[in-house]
Amino acid sequence: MTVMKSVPEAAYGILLRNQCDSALDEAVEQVRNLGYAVLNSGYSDIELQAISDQFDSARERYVDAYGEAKLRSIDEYHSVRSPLTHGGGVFLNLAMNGNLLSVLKKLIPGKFILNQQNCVINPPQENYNQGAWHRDLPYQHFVSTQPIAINALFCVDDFTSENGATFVLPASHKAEAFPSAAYVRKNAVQLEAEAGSFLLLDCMLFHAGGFNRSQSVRRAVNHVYNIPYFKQQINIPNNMQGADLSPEMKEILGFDYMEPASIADYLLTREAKKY
Ligand SMILES: O=C(O)CCC(=O)C(=O)O
Repeated sequence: MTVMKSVPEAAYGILLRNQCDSALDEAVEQVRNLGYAVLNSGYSDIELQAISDQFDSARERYVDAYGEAKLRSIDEYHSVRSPLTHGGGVFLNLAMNGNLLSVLKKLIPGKFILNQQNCVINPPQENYNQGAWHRDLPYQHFVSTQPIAINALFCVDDFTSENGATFVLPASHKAEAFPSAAYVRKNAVQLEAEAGSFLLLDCMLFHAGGFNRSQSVRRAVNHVYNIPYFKQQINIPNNMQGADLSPEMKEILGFDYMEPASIADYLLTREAKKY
């Protein structure tokens, strides 16, 4: 039986209140406050099927190219790195999803770039590299007043408690330390979501993939976007030279923020900014 909560609507003593006019605004407010939200990507069933198919073929080619034994030996067998640079058009399209970019523009002050995109495979009945608590800016313990990096984890499959949906620790992006084991046990929330959703996480939110108790893989594509002061996991512009990209895509992919190789190159960038 579902118990309906009747949440009071009235309030008093309020001088300041957030305004939300859309589902996107609601996601923004929740990421700011709790560190996570679920966002609908807006893709059709046909588009979701194409993503699912290209995910599988990209993974097959990747494992052929780098070798299962090698990937397993370095704990990389459950990831496909940087699929937008080699995996097919759906991956670039995912990184440029309209709903996602609208939310990112509201969440991250100023400019942002894509730091990384990875296929994430949560294998059935097996531990994997994302199944331990972490931040997506790992080894960092500061808190910031504004999000400086956001993870958008795209659910290729439905995320359920059975197949290892992601766990989060609400509001943990606002505290420096990783909480005690008792606190984690009591406060962890598992985010069930339909295929086609993005799980939006402030990158400083502690989270972990759940254990997949089903008989099938649970597939996702993660994206980290950050202010353009952090180096990319893999240099995306160098791996996408010659691709047909709009100026906005180039900016988001980091083409405008590559570090100059020399003083002369740096001075050229200053020259370009004059006009
Ligand atoms: O696979 C998951 O549920 C979590 C993925 C994750 O931790 C990450 O993308 O950083």
